[in-house]
Amino acid sequence: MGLRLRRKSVGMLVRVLVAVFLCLAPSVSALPELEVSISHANGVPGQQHVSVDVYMTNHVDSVAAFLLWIQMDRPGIAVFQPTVDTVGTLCAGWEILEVQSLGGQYTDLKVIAITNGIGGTVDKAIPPQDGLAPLFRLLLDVESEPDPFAGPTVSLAIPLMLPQLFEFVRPDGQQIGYSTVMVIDTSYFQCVSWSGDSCLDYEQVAAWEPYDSVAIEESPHVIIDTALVGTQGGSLTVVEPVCGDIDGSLDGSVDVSDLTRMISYLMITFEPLSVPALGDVDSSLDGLVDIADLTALIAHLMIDFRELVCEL
Ligand SMILES: [Ca+2]
Ligand SMILES: [Ca+2]
Repeated sequence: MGLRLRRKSVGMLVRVLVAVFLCLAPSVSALPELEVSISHANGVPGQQHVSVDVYMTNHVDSVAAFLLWIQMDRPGIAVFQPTVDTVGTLCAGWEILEVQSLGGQYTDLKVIAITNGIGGTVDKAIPPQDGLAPLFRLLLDVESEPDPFAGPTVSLAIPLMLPQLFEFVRPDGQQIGYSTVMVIDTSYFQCVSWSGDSCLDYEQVAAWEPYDSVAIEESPHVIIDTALVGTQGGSLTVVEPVCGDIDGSLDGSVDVSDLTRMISYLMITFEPLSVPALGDVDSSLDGLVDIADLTALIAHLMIDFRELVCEL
């Protein structure tokens, strides 16, 4: 919209228009069209690569790109890794994936993901789905000595205040859950050089200063419609390490799920343990997780109930 200069009588009309704009309420919808949530995870001091799932439910539109900003509520407990894990997630195979910390300390993380690069065909967009699989996974490193005064839990929030930090886009490029309103900016001018009824030169003044003209500039302004978009944050809790608690839950108990995990690690999937030191339970303190540790774990759970000994 163009810039228009009008004489003083327009000033009241502008104020009325602005007042009407401010009273506009977001559109009302029964269910959000798009919801994003973060799960909860436990970690032990010094643990790296703690995985925290981020989920998205898109009830209506396919998603071909997104920008998401996630913020910790306090420092001193953990930091984000400068990457995210997309293996087996909804945006696996997307061509563009960028992360950065706006604060520079990686207690916040901005994630930008686009299914196809510029000029490419959008062929991996996420169709409407119920969020059963993660959108992607955050990776966090727990401080070796978490700040004892910060408490054991750090919240991971998705602020919705800033449209430029929360954006989900359809394959046609349209943003999901946004509303566009017209913002009217008003500037005030005082003529400093008259030639008859014509002003040769204006000087911009503050609204409370004398003025004889106003400039009205209308521009589209995008807002996040919280009736269409919902978010729910997650958290990471630092727990005391328990010898033998290797099933990934860090639930503080040693049971058959931990035994299953060790058998899987040693004989089936060979997927590394998230905290290997918790699996070195055979009292040898050899730094290895092997058949001796499996034997000790079986004995602890089923035979002589011996104590497990780790170097934590
Ligand atoms: Ca366990
Ligand atoms: Ca061992």
